[in-house]
Formats: sequence, structure tokens, C-alpha cells
Amino acid sequence: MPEIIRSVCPYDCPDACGLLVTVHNGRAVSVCGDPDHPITRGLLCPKMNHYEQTVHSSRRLTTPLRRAGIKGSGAFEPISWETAIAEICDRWAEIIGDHGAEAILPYSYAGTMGLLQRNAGHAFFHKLGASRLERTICSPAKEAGWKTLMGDTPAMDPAEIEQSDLVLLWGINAAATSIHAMRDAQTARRRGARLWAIDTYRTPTCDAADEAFLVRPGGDGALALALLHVIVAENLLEHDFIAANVFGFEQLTARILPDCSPAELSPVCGLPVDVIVRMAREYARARAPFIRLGSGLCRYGNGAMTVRTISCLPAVVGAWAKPGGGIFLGTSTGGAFPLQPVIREDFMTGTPRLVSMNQLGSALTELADPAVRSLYVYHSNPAAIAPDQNAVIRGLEREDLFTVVHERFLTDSARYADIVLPATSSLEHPDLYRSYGSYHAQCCAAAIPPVGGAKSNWEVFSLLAAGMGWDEPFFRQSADELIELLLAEATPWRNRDMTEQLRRGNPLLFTPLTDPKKEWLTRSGKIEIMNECDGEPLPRPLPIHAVSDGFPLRLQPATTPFALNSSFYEQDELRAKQRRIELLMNPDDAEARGLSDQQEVVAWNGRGDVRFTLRITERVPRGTVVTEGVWWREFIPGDRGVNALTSQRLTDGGRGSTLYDVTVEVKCFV
Ligand SMILES: Nc1nc2c(c(=O)[nH]1)N[C@H]1C(S)=C(S)[C@@H](COP(=O)(O)OP(=O)(O)OC[C@H]3O[C@@H](n4cnc5c(=O)[nH]c(N)nc54)[C@H](O)[C@@H]3O)O[C@H]1N2
Ligand SMILES: Nc1nc2c(c(=O)[nH]1)N[C@H]1C(S)=C(S)[C@@H](COP(=O)(O)OP(=O)(O)OC[C@H]3O[C@@H](n4cnc5c(=O)[nH]c(N)nc54)[C@H](O)[C@@H]3O)O[C@H]1N2
Ligand SMILES: [Mo]
Repeated sequence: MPEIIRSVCPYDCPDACGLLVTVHNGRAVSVCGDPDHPITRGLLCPKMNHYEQTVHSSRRLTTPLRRAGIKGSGAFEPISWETAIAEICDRWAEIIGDHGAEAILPYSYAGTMGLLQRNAGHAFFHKLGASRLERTICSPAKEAGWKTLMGDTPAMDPAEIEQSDLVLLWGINAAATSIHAMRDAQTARRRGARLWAIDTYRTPTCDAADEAFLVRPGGDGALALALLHVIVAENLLEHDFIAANVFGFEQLTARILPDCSPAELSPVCGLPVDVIVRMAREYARARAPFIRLGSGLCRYGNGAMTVRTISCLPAVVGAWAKPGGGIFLGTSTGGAFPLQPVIREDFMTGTPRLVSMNQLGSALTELADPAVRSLYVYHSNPAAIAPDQNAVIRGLEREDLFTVVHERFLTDSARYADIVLPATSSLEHPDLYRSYGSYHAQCCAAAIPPVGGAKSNWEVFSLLAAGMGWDEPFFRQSADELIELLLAEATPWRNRDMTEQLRRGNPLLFTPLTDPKKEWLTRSGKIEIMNECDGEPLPRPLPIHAVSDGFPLRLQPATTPFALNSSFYEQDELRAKQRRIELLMNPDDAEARGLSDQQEVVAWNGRGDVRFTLRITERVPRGTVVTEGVWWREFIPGDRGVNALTSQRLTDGGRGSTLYDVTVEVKCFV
């Protein structure tokens, strides 16, 4: 008889959906959204609707493999787990003896968001003394921008969106990346709210909005300053709120805004003066404007400043004081689940060097004292997702680099491995998940046995610890025991009843410890528009990095509803919906280059060149080109994916990736 088992979506998405998995004879037969989950409410995205096709894909790795050809060729021979672990540990012992443990670099990110499996390697690498990875590829600039203005103030409840009368989906492709936020925005709209989308091209989210505003990539800080200029010039301010809650407003008004008129900043943000003026008036006059800020606009050289500047808007119009008003960037619920019992920083002796995951290319090709001699990749696909793919691949090709990849599929990265280890999917191991798009969490047990010889991240680190000859009892615990350690950790966020709910596998909603719309957890106790501890005391227009690269078109490497970063390319039907790796271009830009629709083209800059099929479309404004998805190399015509064009430069705050801060030129492929 088929059985229905509760599980949780493990992917890097704010929604952390509750799943119902139908299991028959040890196989997942179908997956649907849990109707009783407070956020999911039965609605799943197109990617997870057929998660069983990922879990039981014929492409799954089922046994450890050893390289049997040149690096990158994909030629491997099967070996046993015992042999694989022994070979890895022998090589590491040799490397540590010759070069020290810092010559070993772990590389992981967010293949799974489960608090145990995601962090399962930390204790091991801390004890080993390996180089530490700075995990900053996603949106640390967003956090940095928020922190400069708002300190440790937690996020407001995103469900308030439903009470707003003007919803701004800003730099977020919610229809693809946060479908439950999209649903809630549409509920607000049905109740009479207007819905705006602010993006760099016409996404499905723009189609669902009443109005779409298309900005120049990286131009939102300028737009926000121009809006502030109009709001101040036309006295659309909420003076009482500012007097009681805002620090530094006068300095912004006196020192910065005079140079930020719509006329001055229109060329930077790409919107006409009259549109900026109208936006400012409508935003300021709305009863309770709500901004849902995505991560798209933070992956630029000016990303932190952009986020900080936009976040000033609700303060000057007093939106925080109204139900449904404010700005939401994402929840930070670390306090609810302290990770120390799993990551064990106390295992570290000394302070091994930090290597930015955004600069893997340089780490593998330039870093010295010691050079990186071994790379251990788990639940990440750096050969595809990391910036400056040419540098990354040059590194991965090094014969003297010993690479191990623990994966579910033979990804671009796994193809360069000396040893590949097969990984479980989330249905095959237990974990505890917390959302970063609302305040909820849920635990789940394994729903099915491991596929083939796959093992979870935690199991592999347990085996590696034994292989290294360590007798530390920590590594002999089971995954369930570690999850219990996380649950048992006392924190004011959860009382005993709530923790019991989690143990029973029920989704749990919780609330932040302070009122996020009243109590500002900053040094001054106010919203700090001026922050003298920051290198930039006041918001001001900052350029993006790529303007200095000298190529005429801004490239937007965007997301697709049918994949998640480089995940889901194993599902044939989803991949078919994406068709092929395309470059979207405005008709005028195509005409200026003599290019025609469906033609094979090459986009290039100083770092690389990438082949695309051209799609000419009005959805993209002049001066911008767009490509969606992070394709596996086996499914694209050229040898390189979009990240051959992106750079290893970092954001202004948070040391984040600047994956969207790219300029290129385009020509036909011959
Ligand atoms: N289907 C799907 N879902 C996903 C992902 C996925 O790849 N696919 N990725 C997951 C991950 S890891 C993350 S971090 C989140 C990200 O989800 P989002 O926060 O939505 O971020 P992005 O999709 O990166 O960018 C959002 C939008 O910002 C636009 N954008 C880019 N630059 C700018 C700019 O300068 N100004 C403005 N106004 N807009 C800009 C992009 O065109 C895009 O439509 O989504 C998660 N969910
Ligand atoms: N051009 C471009 N580049 C991007 C982005 C973009 O939008 N455009 N997005 C950026 C962003 S926001 C992010 S967050 C990063 C994401 O970068 P990554 O975190 O590397 O994300 P994925 O590409 O989804 O790769 C995750 C891999 O983990 C594997 N996996 C899943 N579960 C497990 C498990 O339990 N154990 C093990 N060992 N493996 C597992 C999956 O099979 C998959 O291959 O990419 C960044 N790179
Ligand atoms: Mo991300």
C-alpha cells in the first residue's frame, strides 16, 4: 500500500515548502505541496511538482567513482566506499605532511538547506585545520545594506503584504523564485492594492503586475535617491515619524539629495524623469506601501549601498507605522537554531585562512603559501555557478590538484573530480529546515532508503573522520542524534512545546523576539540613515564595477522558473521548457549589430566568450541583454556557460558575488 510521508523542500528558496511524498515499495511515486502547511498551503513550484523525477532520475550517481581519463572528460570507473574513503584519507595525510592542512579547501553551498546536512562538513574541516571557505556567493550585500541602516532589527512579518495598498516587488522575480510571496502579493491585489514590479527586463513577475518599471542593471540606488529627492522636495514626508525614529535625515537632505534630482539620475537608473516623479508621489501617498526586496539588485559592486538606499524609503514616508507597510528582505532566524553543536568551532586550532567562494578561480590558480592541493566539493557545483568560469576550470584542470566531489549527479564539477562520491537526495536523509522567507521551520525523517550506494553529507564526514583515524566521539553520532542536539539547544525563540512540535515533524511558525516595526536594534535606537561607523556615512550614488570594463551591453544572468541555479537540469521535461541557452536582446540592439532572431551568437568580454541562441524581444530594454538559468555544459553548444563572463570582484559590503555586474559585446557566431 502506498504511504504518504511528510517532508520538506531542501532547495535554496525562501519558501522551505512542506511536502507530502507518496511512497510505494521504497520509491517516491509522487510529491505534492502540504495543504496543511501554513505557508505552502498545497502550492508547489513547477520544479518540485515532479521531485520524484530528480530523486529517481537515471542520471543519479549510485556508487563511488575514480577518474579514468583526463580531467573533465567524464571517464570514471566504479570503486567501493572503503577504497574511496581510504584513497581520500591517504592523499590528505600526504598533503598535510608536505604542505600543511591549509592546502585543503572545502567548497560547499546550498544544494541542501537542511541545518544538519548543509553544515555537516564544518566540524570535520575545523578539526582537520583546512582553509575555511567564506560562503558569500548569494546575498551578503543585502544583509550588509540592511545592517548599516537597521542594525539587528529583525524582519517584519512578510504576510503583512496582504494588508498593503501598494506592493513593490523590487529586484525579485517572485513568480519564479518565491511563488508564495507572489501568491500573497496577488491576494493583496485582489483586495485592491496596486502591484509594481521593478526589474531590469520584463519577467513573468512583471506580467503579473499592474505596472513594470525597467531599470538599468545596478541603477536602483540612483532610482531610490531620485525618489527620496522628490519626496523631500514635494514635502511628502511623515515628519513626526522621522523625528521620533530616524537618525541622519537632515544630513541626507542637506549633503546628498541636492545632487540627486530625477534629471540628474534618470540616465543612471534608466527611467524617465516624469516616471520617477510619479513613482515618488504614488509611493509616498500610498496608505501602507510594502516593498518586497529581492536579491537581484545586490549582486553588483554597489549592491550593499543599493539595498541600504532603498531601505530608507519606508522610513521617510512612515510606512513602518502602518499595518501592511514597510520593507521585507528575508528573515534571519539564526537565533532560533544555534548551530554550534554541529559546526564545532571549538575543534579549530589556530585560525586557518579564509578563502572567498567567489574567488575560487584565483584560489586554485594563484593562491600560494600553501597552494591549494585538494578541493572537496559537496552540495555545490562551482564549475557552473561560481564566477569567472574560465579561471575556475583552469584550476580544476590542474593535474596536481586532488579533487573530490560529493554529488547526486555527474555535474560540471564532478566531471573534474579524481574521486566522485554519490550523495543522497533530501528524501533519503533526515534534517531540520528553517525558512528565510518567513518565520517557519520543520523537521523531517528520511522518506525512502538511499538510492543505490548514496550516502548523506553527514555519513560521509563520519566515514572520513574514521578514515583519518580520529577517535572523537562527535563524529560517531547519527544524523538523528545531531538533529536532536540542534533541537535541544535552549533559545528564547522556542519554548518546549514548540520544540515538541518540531520533533513530531509538524511545521512550526514562530515570531521574532522584538517588534520589528517598532523597536530599532541600532546603536542610536533609531533607523540610521546616517551611519558614521560605515566607510560611507550616508547613502550616495555608487557606480557598478563593470562600467569600467568598456563593453556596451549590460548582461543580466537571470533566474528561470524551471531550474534553481544549476539544479534541476537532470529533469528532461523542465529542461525542455527552458528550450536552450538563450540571449534575450532588444530589437534595436540586434538591428544595430545586424543580428537576427534565433541566430547563433557569441557574447564576450575580457574574461571569456559564450555561445547563445539569440532571442530578439521587446521584453528587454535597449542596452541590456539577458540570459536565464545556469546550464550544465553538456546541454549547451559552446564549451562555456554564462559564468565565463562574470567576474570575481566583490560587492561594496559583505564581500558578496557581483554575478550580475557584467558588460559584454555580442556578435554572430561563425
Ligand atoms: N525558479 C528559481 N527559484 C529560485 C532560484 C532559481 O535559480 N530559480 N534561485 C534561488 C536562490 S539561490 C536565490 S538567492 C533566490 C533569488 O531570487 P530573487 O530574489 O528573485 O533574485 P534573482 O532571481 O537573482 O533576481 C531577481 C530579479 O532581479 C532582477 N534584477 C537583476 N539586477 C537588477 C537590478 O539591478 N535592479 C532590479 N530592479 N532588478 C534586477 C533580475 O532580472 C530578476 O528578475 O531565488 C531562489 N529561488
Ligand atoms: N550565472 C549565475 N550564477 C549564479 C547564480 C545565477 O543566478 N546566475 N546564482 C547564484 C546564487 S544566488 C547561488 S545561491 C549559487 C548557488 O550555487 P550552489 O549552491 O552550488 O547551487 P546549485 O547549482 O543548485 O548546486 C547544488 C548542487 O548540490 C547537489 N546536492 C543537492 N543535495 C545534496 C546533498 O544533500 N548532498 C550533496 N553532496 N550534494 C547535494 C545538487 O545535485 C547540485 O548539483 O549560485 C550562484 N551562481
Ligand atoms: Mo542564492
